[in-house]
Amino acid sequence: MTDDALAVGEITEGIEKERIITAARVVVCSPGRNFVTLVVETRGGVVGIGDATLNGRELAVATYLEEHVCPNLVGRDAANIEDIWQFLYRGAYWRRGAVTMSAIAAVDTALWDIKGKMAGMPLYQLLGGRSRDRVLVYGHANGRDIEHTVDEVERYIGLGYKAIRAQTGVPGLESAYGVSGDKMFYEPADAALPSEQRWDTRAYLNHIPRLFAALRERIGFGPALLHDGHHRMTPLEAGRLGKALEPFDLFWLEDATPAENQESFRLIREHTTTPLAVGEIFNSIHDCRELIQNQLIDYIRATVVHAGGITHLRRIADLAGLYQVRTGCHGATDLSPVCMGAALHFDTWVPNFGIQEYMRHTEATDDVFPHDYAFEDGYLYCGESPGHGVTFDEKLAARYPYEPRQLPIARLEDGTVWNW
Ligand code: CS2
Ligand code: MG
Repeated sequence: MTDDALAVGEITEGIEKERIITAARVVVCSPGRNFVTLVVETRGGVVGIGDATLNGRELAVATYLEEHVCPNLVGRDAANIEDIWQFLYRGAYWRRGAVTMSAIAAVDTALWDIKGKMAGMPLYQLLGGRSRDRVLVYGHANGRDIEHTVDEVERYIGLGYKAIRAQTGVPGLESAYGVSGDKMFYEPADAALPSEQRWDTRAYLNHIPRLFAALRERIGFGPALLHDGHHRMTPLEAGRLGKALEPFDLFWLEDATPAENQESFRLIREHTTTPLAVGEIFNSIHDCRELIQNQLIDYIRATVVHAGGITHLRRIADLAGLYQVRTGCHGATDLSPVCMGAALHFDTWVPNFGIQEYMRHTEATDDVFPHDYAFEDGYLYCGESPGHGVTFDEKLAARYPYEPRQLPIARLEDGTVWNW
């Protein structure tokens, strides 16, 4: 009997024994920041790893995996990626949600890693091969004021970046989203219980166009510039900012307004031609279906770890491709190098690629997750080793135990909780 003839999900004597999953375990470590990593082992000794990190809620995903997912994996055929995905999604009955989808993503990523290793092929080859030579990335420049931010953007240009996200402090506000002391390794999850920050949208709206005017004045129109609104504006306010930024040719304005109500992006669209990006907190194709089908966005930011792995992200990208929406995968430091490695293979294959976010991980993180992707002159290159090309030094990871950390919250001047 050939493998193809086997009923899916059925464990029979006929399955190639080496593909049977013999163990699945979760490791939480904190080499600079917290990461949740799933390790899947097969009888043949091939090991796959997946990222399950959900910033500030790490242990929820770790427990979901340990208690409800790992026991279901042992004994299954690691080759049946699609069937295992459907089993974990439909089989849970409780669909979607960041915790569930991050857990499914970790399994999916580990299984693609195993399939690549067994085939002796890098992941992008399994997806359909190369659509491009290299992956355009954007880095994060930020400063306490406009002058400082412009200097930082210039520094990123000096490092080779062709696309740079610019965030700046706002007069009258003690802190602003995206502005930090450490200019290479931004980490917002800063305390065991959430720190609180004041927010004032009017001050922000009056200030940001000045930043981009100063930037274009200094650096010209060569480098691409991006900005993240981090869900702080109403649709009308976002429309106003987008319009004000039009002369400065933004690559995108990100997370202009929260997207639970996908229809709200229509109001922004009616007021500006600044390209819109959204989706880093999406976990399902249903979170972005209307945004894509109504052409209310230009870039979809969903990525491997929070959107159900390669298997589901591919579906989102295919839907987006029908409407000329391009990808712009989330790539903050709270997504581990495992997610970045998998995302780079996805980016190398996906036909409707836009850009990839790239925030560098600390040296300690890179030591725990040795990888074969590399940055050069504004681009990332995925490696050629089989699977996604990222490994996990579990021994070293054990030296960095979990540290409770949560993301901050934002409040308006009168104390009202706002979107962070
Ligand atoms: C941000 C993230 O990278 C981005 O665009 O919005 O840094 C986000 O704040 C973090 O991923 C939250 O965990
Ligand atoms: Mg963002």
